[in-house]
Amino acid sequence: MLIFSGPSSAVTAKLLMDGLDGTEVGGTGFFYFNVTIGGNERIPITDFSIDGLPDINGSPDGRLVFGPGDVGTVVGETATSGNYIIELVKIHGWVGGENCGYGYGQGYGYGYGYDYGYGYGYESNYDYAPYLGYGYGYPFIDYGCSYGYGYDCDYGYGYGYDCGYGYGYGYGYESPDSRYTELAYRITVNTTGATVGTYDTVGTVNTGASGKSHFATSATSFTLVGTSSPIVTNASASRDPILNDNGRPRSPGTNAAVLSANVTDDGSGVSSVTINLTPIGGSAAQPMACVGDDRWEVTTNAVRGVNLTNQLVISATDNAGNCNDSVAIALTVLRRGDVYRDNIIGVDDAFYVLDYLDDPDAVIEPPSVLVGDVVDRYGRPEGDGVVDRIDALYLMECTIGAKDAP
Ligand SMILES: [Ca+2]
Ligand SMILES: [Ca+2]
Ligand SMILES: [Ca+2]
Repeated sequence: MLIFSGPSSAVTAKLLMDGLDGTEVGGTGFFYFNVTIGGNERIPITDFSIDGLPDINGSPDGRLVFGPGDVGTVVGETATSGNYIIELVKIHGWVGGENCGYGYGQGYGYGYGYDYGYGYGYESNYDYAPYLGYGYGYPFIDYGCSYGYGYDCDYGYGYGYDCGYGYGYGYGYESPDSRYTELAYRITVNTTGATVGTYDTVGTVNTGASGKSHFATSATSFTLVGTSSPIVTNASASRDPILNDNGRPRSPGTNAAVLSANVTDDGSGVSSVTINLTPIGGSAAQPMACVGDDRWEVTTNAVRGVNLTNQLVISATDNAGNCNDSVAIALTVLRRGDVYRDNIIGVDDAFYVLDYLDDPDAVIEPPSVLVGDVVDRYGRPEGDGVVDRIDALYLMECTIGAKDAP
């Protein structure tokens, strides 16, 4: 196969590695590979290769190889090779996939194509002049040749061949609105399995031809970084302890806490932060939301975990899948009304309040307002900020089922 181009500058190729530089091993990055063919230049394209990549699935020994035909001719089409997804993001100046070939049933014709192809002759050709060799072409290794045409030279070659072979090549058109040909690929890389370090990559357009077998990019480097887990700091609850929740109204806020933490990651960035709320009756992986900068938080109540200091474990995951679950937020849950702390509402609680009120100088600790204020004098469940005989009466009535659990 011949090269039709002149100087090597007829083809320029470039790698743009910025989107992969700094990616954490295990994370996903991307780079661009652009090929430009100058006006009125034609080259055959066997495939593209990119050397110096990590030795991972899709690039053994650091080499990724793909052909234009693997990806397609329509922007947005993709091909997958191991950890790589190759997407055509730009195509410019290509002509429409002609192939040279024998016309159906008639003499030699030829056309232009992107690569090897062959064409079946058009069925309306007959065995008389001008022997139009119009044919449909099908690329058998490559690029977008959906049809082709040839023409008969009218030299008497027509001997009834019913198909023909064609050879095509990359093509740069010299015309006012299309003075060059360009292909651009965005190549997404899942770096799982790669080694931390700096890589020097070179992209190559392989022509498969003797003489000028390839056109290479300049070397371009990128660095993959380590596998550190996110760092979790300043983990805290806005309120601790909180009252258990059972559906009965409480003094506003007493049965909820905002759980929050700062989460940072020096590699691929924080992907998600969750917290295990099963000790207090919630989800095992309750999402926390990023509320600005590095701060993540979620608001919760508690229907379980009463009388316990619950350890709520945070799981912070980076974009490479590294997880830190070494930090927990402690949250104590108290049963409302259980001033005598035995985790049940009983006469002991009512008497505790009454005993204290009878003798405020007694040795017993005063009942906490948070736990002991279960009702106000009008019977409202939010309470009134004091613990008095109304509360004791409510607790007593609870023990006989006359009132809802506080
Ligand atoms: Ca990390
Ligand atoms: Ca009790
Ligand atoms: Ca009260």
